[in-house]
Amino acid sequence: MLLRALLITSSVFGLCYAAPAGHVLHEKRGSVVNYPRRRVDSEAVIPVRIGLKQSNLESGYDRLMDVSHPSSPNYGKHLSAEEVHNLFAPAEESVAAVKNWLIQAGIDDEAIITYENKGWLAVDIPAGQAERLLHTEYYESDHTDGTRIGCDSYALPVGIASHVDFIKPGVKLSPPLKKREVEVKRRAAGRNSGLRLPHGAPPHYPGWQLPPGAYGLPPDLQNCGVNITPVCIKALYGLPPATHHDPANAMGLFETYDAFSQGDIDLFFKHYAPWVPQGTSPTVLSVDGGTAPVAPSDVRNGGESDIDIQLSYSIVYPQKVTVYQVDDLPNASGETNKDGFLNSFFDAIDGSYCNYAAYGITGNSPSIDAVYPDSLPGGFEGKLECGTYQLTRVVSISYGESEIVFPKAYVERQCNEIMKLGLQGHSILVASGDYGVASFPGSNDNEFGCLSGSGQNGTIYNPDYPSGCPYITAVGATRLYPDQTVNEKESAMQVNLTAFNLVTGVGPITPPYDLFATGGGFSNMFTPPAYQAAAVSNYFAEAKPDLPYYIANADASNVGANGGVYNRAGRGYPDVSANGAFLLTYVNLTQGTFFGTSLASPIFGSVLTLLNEERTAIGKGPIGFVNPVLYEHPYVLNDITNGSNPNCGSAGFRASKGWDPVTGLGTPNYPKMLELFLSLP
Ligand SMILES: *[C@@H]1O[C@H](CO)[C@@H](O)[C@H](O)[C@H]1NC(C)=O
Ligand SMILES: *[C@@H]1O[C@H](CO)[C@@H](O)[C@H](O)[C@H]1NC(C)=O
Ligand SMILES: *[C@@H]1O[C@H](CO)[C@@H](O)[C@H](O)[C@H]1NC(C)=O
Ligand SMILES: *[C@@H]1O[C@H](CO)[C@@H](O)[C@H](O)[C@H]1NC(C)=O
Ligand SMILES: CC(=O)N[C@H]1CO[C@H](CO)[C@@H](O)[C@@H]1O
Repeated sequence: MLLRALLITSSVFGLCYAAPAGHVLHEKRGSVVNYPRRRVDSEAVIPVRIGLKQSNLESGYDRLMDVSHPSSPNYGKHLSAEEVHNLFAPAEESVAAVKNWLIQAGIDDEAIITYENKGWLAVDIPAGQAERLLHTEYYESDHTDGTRIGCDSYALPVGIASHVDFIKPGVKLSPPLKKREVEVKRRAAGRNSGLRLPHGAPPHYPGWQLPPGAYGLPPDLQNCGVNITPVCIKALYGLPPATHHDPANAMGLFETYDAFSQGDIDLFFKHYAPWVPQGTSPTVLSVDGGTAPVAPSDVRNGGESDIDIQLSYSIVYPQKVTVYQVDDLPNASGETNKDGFLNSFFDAIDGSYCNYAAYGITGNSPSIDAVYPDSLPGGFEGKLECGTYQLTRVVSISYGESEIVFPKAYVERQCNEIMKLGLQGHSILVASGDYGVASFPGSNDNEFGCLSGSGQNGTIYNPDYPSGCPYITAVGATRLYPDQTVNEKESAMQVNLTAFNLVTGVGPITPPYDLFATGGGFSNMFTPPAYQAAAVSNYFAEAKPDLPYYIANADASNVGANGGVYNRAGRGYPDVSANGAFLLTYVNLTQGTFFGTSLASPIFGSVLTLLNEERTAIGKGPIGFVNPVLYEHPYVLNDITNGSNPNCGSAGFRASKGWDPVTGLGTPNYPKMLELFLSLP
């Protein structure tokens, strides 16, 4: 997915564009940045793909609730992949209308490729012809990782626009994909080298004293306020030793670029989860050339994959863990800034989502860089993988971006794919972010990852992607304080890493980005789904957040209006949370302490896996999309009511009674969850 659009301020075109008669503006960039670019040679052949509007999408929510809401008589009656595809395939009418338009524009019928599920039409045409067809101008620019093309806006005939979702290459902008990192960044180093603590017996917290409440606890539960281990996590949430290992319930992890090291996970098992035998390894499924594991000292071993695997195995073993290692290296990796990271994953696990087109017809235009097959040295030489793998029942994704950088239609389309996976009984979890109400430090040209606009400069909250999708389970992070034990209530994860580094004498001690806080807030693109609406309005009524807000308009172009810092009408996230602080573990064979929602998402996913195992054992199906059950029965979670998620120069939201945009509904109470989920059909 290499066709990245570019943002240009110098070009007047597109910024004050009027659609020609009989046409409507279909997509247009909302914001601009400075970037050198040049017109694409009009003779250069570019692959144009046209995403068609799928039918029945408006019924998707109801269909999903039909199989996921605890009061539905069809709870648990998930659909097969084929049933889902047939339900949403675009109408024949859309295919015919768009094809006809292309043929009338002089494109050979034979050259128009329709994909199996009729979701896409694809043509390879010279840039000049594409520009006339779409009333646009295509530009290309050079990046360290290749050349990318895009446009500022494009228009479609009135009769065609209603059949088209979006067109690529188009206005889509994708920034570097970043991991939900779990550790302190050494800013001098290009890559995350993490917070390394010296070897030694825990606790690694100078001045720490045994809290009064810890006397009388078993030794391996006395330090949990400063060193979280699997034993602490199991005690916090009431998790039993796992016994089942039905192959249907292997726990799935999404990874990209970052790769685990067997030496690290063995060290973790040896010290903190000795019930997992040495040499236990995940099943690695390579998607489009992704590779794992790597040597401990490899630059790709940044800690993310290690920790996802360490936590998951320590909770679900003897169940297996499956890693989807997505995208080739280094050019298509998140680190090298290629494209929306979820599409190649979804293509690989759901052939119906896949479009071989953009990848299958490359190579004709030298100005367009690698798509699969990726001809660059080290690139994946096969075709884009399409429906190659089965998706595990549960998959945890500890990666994200900021929502605002994607066109809304693109995000909606991907979110609908997540809905379809839910219909088939899959639970998709994502870490909600680590910078409070902001995105990543440095994103959106802001030091703290906050937004500007409508007269505000870096004070607007920056909601996470894909947490805003109402069909995903977004997981926030919690923590204990050093004077607490596992018998006390957790707070929202918030840690001043500068202060922590000063105390421990390791890691950077200069601001900014010294405050790690669990990600939460309100989407600018999605409204609260019905299952969440009461929880969100209860939050506003009870917690009365004292922050100015705006109401996002249909294309989310008024972000920050009226001095507001968040969208009062948005879908709230996270949905749930789990511990994400003071994890003592090994990365690069070195012991260190890690923080982040990256820890929380695999923990929550592992809990769902345990529940699926128990249901399987009594002949029941998987839990699937879990949010409707949890919002209906929040008592199965420990409500977190202390802490907040500040950033962007303000206090952020406060955790409060009931759902809140800091810790969601709360952390797992396994015995209660088990009782509830065993009672559902
Ligand atoms: C791993 O540790 C070795 C030895 O300390 C060091 O040389 C190497 O740079 C480290 N690798 C990473 C990715 O931090
Ligand atoms: C926004 O704030 C930053 C940092 O304080 C400053 O460098 C920049 O000039 C400001 N931009 C505007 C448009 O005021
Ligand atoms: C974090 O701690 C450092 C060192 O104690 C302090 O200087 C800084 O103000 C703190 N930052 C925040 C946001 O509290
Ligand atoms: C509540 O959170 C604050 C930080 O926001 C922390 O200082 C305090 O110790 C927490 N209290 C309890 C009881 O967890
Ligand atoms: C940006 C980037 O990492 N580009 C890489 C693309 O692939 C070639 C061959 O593996 C590398 O040399 C480039 O560094």
